[in-house]
Amino acid sequence: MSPFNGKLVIVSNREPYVRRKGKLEKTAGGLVSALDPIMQKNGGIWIAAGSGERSPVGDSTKTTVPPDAPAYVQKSIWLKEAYENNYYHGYSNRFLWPLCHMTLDRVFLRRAYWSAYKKVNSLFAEAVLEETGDEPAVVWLQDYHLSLCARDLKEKNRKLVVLQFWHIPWPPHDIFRICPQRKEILEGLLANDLIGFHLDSFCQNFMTCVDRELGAGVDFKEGFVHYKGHTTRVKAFPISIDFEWFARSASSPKARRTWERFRKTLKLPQDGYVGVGVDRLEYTKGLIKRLEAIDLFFTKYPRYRRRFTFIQIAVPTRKVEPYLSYREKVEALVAKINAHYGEADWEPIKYIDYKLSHDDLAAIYDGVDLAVVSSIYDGMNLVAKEYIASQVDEKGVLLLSEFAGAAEAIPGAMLINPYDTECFADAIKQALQLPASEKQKMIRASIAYLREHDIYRWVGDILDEVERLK
Ligand code: GDG
Repeated sequence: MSPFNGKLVIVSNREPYVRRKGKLEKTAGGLVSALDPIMQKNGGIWIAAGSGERSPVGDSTKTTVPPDAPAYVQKSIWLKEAYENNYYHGYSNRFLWPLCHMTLDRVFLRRAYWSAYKKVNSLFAEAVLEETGDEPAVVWLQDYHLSLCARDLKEKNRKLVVLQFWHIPWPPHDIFRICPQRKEILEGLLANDLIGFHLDSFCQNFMTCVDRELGAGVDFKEGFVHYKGHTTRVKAFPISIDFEWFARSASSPKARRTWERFRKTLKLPQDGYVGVGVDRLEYTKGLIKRLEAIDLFFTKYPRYRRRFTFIQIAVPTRKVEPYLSYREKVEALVAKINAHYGEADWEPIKYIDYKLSHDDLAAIYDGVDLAVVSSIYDGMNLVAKEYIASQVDEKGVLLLSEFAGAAEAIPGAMLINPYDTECFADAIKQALQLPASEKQKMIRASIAYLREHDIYRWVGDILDEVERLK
């Protein structure tokens, strides 16, 4: 990674540090893990919507973080509840999220969503401009919550270099044109100097949209869009994880003890196989399809009853509709499978509905025999990468949906189509029956690739591209 020069402003919906019970704690997640060290080294400011508690003393909008060795400024934007509901739960999560994931029957829109989204984007832009004034800086916007920010920023300060990373898929034009505000969103995004997506296919979809909707000049091959005198670079940067952290955590003696503890508390049969799924309780992650495949697997291959147990970690995230009804469906299906195949001392599915630490996850990833990622559509999917990085014994198999971005970014995974329940059920059996040498070969291919392509390389590649554009 080239040394990054210049003031860096990161803007995201979520804060890197949240105050809970009076103490500032770092939030979990790949993005914060990757960008926090860069901000600590480089200095700068991270602007996000306030969550958690406000500081009881002094300015409640600005804090220096990390608390034990202050290195950069975290600025919180405290949104009114109605704005937050309509911008975040509304336009972002009930409209853009299902639209971009092509789950069209879940797309839901109200007029108030869009006006709040516009307002909140302008509040974010104002908060950035208060910090940069007329001075040059690099502003890095994160995700689909902030698609209108770049336009305001560029209009008011031409010296800013503005980039945006879109963490979810960009759908084909035929889907995106459902969006009544499509022109405003596309124009907003084209104010960026650089837009990053996980995959080249998302870049192509985005460029097709700006070509058809705005008549922008598009160089599909090289990834440039020219519109109203401005050029935007469009490029794929597949996000990754802190590989070394997971590898280290999974190989620690503590991890072995943690796994033994889990085996005991979950009452897993000593000689049986174990699989795992780790997801936010999110309909795009394909939990229902996975459970249906497991159900069929036990019907088709009864000899695996008692010999295969599946741990599903499903952390409820957005506590609003349609997540509440999705949760009910998932839990009803788990109960049905457990009632149908379970025995007095064995439950086929162990369902965990609370958050575990990443150390616990790394221990579980290494301990189990296989992991299942069955997204019906997913920008990348970090769990798939975390699982690979935690393979100390090189004995695991990753069953990975071909509709997760990670399928293009991890060699050595066993690809599945979550819609094809029978093949999915068969793939579970095949994975369990693979010879150890075959599993090792597959895992080694995945590890070799991910060790090279970790989250630090992702940040480095993006910031290198910014230096080139400058
Ligand atoms: C978006 C895109 C893209 C899960 N359970 C626990 C826990 N997790 C952590 C995992 C992983 C993260 O949540 C989920 O990763 P995803 O990649 O599935 O992320 P999304 O939230 O859907 O985010 C996605 C991502 O952005 C990055 O660009 O990959 O495609 O949808 O890190 O470990 N973490 C902890 N306890 C849990 O129980 N601590």
